[in-house]
Amino acid sequence: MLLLDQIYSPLDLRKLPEDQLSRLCEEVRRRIIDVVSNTGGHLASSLGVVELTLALHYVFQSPVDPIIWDVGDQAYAHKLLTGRREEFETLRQAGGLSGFTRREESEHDPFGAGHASTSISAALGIAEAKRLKGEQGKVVAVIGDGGMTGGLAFEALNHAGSLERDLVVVLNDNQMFISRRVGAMSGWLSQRLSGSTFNRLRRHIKERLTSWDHYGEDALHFMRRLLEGTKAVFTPGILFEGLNFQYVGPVDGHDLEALVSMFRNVRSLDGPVLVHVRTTKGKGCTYAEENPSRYHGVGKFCVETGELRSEGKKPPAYTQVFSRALVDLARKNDRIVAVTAAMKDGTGLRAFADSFPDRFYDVGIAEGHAVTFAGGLASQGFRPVVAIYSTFLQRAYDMLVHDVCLQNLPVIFVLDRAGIVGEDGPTHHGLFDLSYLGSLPNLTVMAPSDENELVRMLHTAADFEGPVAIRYPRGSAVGVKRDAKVKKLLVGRGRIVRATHKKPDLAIVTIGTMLHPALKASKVLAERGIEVVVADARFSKPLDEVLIVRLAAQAGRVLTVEENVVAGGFGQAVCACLQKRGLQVPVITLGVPDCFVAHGDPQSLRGQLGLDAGGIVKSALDFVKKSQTGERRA
Ligand SMILES: Cc1ncc(C[n+]2csc(CCOP(=O)(O)OP(=O)(O)O)c2C)c(N)n1
Repeated sequence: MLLLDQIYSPLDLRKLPEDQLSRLCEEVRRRIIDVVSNTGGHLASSLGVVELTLALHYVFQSPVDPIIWDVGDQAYAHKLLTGRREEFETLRQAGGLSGFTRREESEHDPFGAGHASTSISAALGIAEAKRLKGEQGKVVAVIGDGGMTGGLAFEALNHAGSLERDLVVVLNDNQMFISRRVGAMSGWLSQRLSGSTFNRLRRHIKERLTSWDHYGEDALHFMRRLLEGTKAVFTPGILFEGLNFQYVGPVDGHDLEALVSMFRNVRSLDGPVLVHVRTTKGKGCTYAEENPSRYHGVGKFCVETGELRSEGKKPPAYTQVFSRALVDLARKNDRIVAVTAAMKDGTGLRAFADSFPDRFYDVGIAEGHAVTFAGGLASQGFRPVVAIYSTFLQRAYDMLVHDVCLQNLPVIFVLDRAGIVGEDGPTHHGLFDLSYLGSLPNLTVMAPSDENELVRMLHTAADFEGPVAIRYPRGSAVGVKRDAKVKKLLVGRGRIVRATHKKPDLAIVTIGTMLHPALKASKVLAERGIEVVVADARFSKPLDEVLIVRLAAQAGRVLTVEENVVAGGFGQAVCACLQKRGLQVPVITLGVPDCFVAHGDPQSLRGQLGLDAGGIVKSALDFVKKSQTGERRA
């Protein structure tokens, strides 16, 4: 029987003799590869921390010693060892385990994650709560070298160094974010002497000290202390020791014996400790080790070869269309520069970076800085394109308000993954941006309904004197014919996509890609004798008020559709517009209700939310029927 199949909780792990741990590591690795090959998921990060996870659970006593994983996508081994082994095959599937840590899932996940750089703050809060409640136990935060580039992580280190609680921060240094790591701290972490080089040097000096016998025991003791004290200067430790952390490392994160004995020592230390562990992303799986970026987050793949399973021929993804269009635009306009926060590949900026290395900036996992940095560039006449996923721009809200919109600076925000993202779930769905952007003065907000519109919007934004946001969803575009010569749009003007010769019974106004299910729905409704006019608003801010008022007056009923929360979103802006114009027309706003949307297949999630053609037909039929009955009664 496999050792892994006997582990129901970390208690079972702690009962194993130490010499069986490496066998267990192999089994954990195998299980992760097998399951992720069927479900897709974050393979390389999780494989890199198998020994680290085992060693942590072997020495620390979760949940008394809580372990907080930054981002949470590397926590698959943690899930397998903390009572979720039997459900592991449901990873990222509807109703199954989340791909990240989640409080609802286990007492061993005391703090949920998905976004980076939160672990040290959360762990410090938990450590402080333990003190206030008089509870025992150490608190451990495990953070990658990527997560460590986020401002939040620095803020937490600064605070932790002054609070002096029993906090262990494990820096998982694999020299990779999703792509190759960036930033000055990377150089700091890798260029200093490695632990083993320093230890060799120290041994050498200690040997020499024996010839100092004639200076007496005190002098020798002093020299040895001095030598210990210099460790931080020669290793990356000086940075952390300056913040009042005891620095331990660098330690080989795949050497189980070394990890276990080091954590035993660390567990007995008081105050904040930083443990620097070096690991290899994708460890133990040739293709993931060779190409950790590709296997950071993967779809289904063949276990033997690592080849990704083909999804059939599809139109290019919105990300790809943006990627090419930006390069074309930047060839003609040398004021265009591009900024990413550690998502060069995900946001499609790699082609730009390769073509214009001098005009490309990867700032690390630092969305707030990315936005203000872009503001600075824009203030000097450049046209920065800041490409950030919708969900991650949330972190930079004040920068958006204070450093860009208030100063009316022409920064172009390109929000990929706006809408339902699917298997990554609630931490990654981009379902709030129309609301959080819609309330900002000076900002123009556009949402393309297809790839041709995306290119038009990008060109329109490049010439616009003010901040602009363009939001589009994850995945394949529609496959429409593209303009031979890109047509720019009139800012704040929507378009009618489906007209009707008769008086319409209903006007459906959509934003972004919701146009397509609405068009499908309109055909079904026509077959049921309901005449529908369909308009694509193109801009959720400023709204095409003239168009909306005209359609509302003609149809007497408006249904809005958006892949965003209803609260503060596009539909509510349409309601406000009609109210302002004194038009008493009933409006139904379709979108995401006041809840976080779980993980699962994107199309099924849309179906559950009533945001597919069937859902729109149903809402439209109910709406028309109810209001006709009301009209008859009146
Ligand atoms: C705020 C935020 N921005 C961007 C991301 C996307 N993201 C997920 S993992 C990752 C890289 C993390 O690197 P690191 O912390 O070194 O962990 P590793 O995967 O290398 O173990 C990024 C940028 C995120 N999760 N959160």
